[in-house]
Amino acid sequence: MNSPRFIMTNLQATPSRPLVYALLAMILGCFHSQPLHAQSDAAFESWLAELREEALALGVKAETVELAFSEITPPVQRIVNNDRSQPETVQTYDDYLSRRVSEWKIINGRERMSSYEPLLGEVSRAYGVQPRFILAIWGMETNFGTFPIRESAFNVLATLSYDRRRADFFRSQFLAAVEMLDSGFPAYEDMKSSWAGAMGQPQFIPTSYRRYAVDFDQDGRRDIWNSEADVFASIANYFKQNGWSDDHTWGRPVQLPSTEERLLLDLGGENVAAPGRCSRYRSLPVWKDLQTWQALGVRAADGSNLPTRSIPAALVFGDDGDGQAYVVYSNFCVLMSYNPALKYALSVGLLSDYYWGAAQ
Ligand SMILES: [Ca+2]
Repeated sequence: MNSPRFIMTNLQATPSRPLVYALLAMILGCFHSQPLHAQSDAAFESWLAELREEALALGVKAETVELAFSEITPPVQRIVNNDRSQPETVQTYDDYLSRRVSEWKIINGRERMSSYEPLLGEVSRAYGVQPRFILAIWGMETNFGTFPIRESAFNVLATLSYDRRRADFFRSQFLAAVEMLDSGFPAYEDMKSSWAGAMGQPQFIPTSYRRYAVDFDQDGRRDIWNSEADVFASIANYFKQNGWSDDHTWGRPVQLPSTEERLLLDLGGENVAAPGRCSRYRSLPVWKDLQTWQALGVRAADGSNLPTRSIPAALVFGDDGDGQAYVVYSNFCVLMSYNPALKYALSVGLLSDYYWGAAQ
């Protein structure tokens, strides 16, 4: 009825300019509101079709692709919002650390240190990772496997791939998830993830699953959803492959000589090269020998001298003015490879200290 031709004819027959403008505004408004929505859906559908082609081009079975794409909805704003307001960015150190290094997590971790002692010991010997760090990751990621993970991994990863912030990264994660499904394990129903696309009790993104997941109980499945043996070994293998060394710890809380001197600390003494993979983290720019920090006045949290070992160490500070500071070692960068936020790695390290000696 409102075909463009009818309207044009009508306009031509109408000499009044205000009326013409009013009608034009109506028409434009009409074209503007509804079709825009349809346009964005159409853009998503065409993007999705390309993604489907890419999955097929990888050699994934057609029925797997059908299944993987079966429940994908247009981008979910809630997922995008979560991605842009991660707690590591929006919470202070004090807030973040107190929520994660909680009494519940300390007590429950110690209990599990005791109940899983033989298995943790076995995994620890196989991979060279102290049990307390495996427990701390397990606690941080999913409250020791008790936190419900409910999102559809495919839907989450499609939304984050369509969003421009880290499109390439999440597109490769989406395709890796399709390949996981194609491999026959896990089942489609079990491919649930967090809002960030991480799966199972250790919260592995699909490429981490492909690279690091381990079938420690040797039942033929790398089951990071239901097998504690596979969960522990997969975390430990992740650490080992990223350069973990069990001859030292993550770091420790320290006292600084004085708040005023804090800015001068980086300038004193000799710097050393960032160890292992630490050079990739710009949030840890200055490394010195632990003994250099000692000479500059840095002390253990109780005021005693730092350990006498000579190893590379960097300083991490808490919130401005809260007086909290830490020295961290190369293992800290392995914790950061799990999640690159300083606050995250600190939480894992501090939590692991509470499990120290719990059953060892
Ligand atoms: Ca298994």
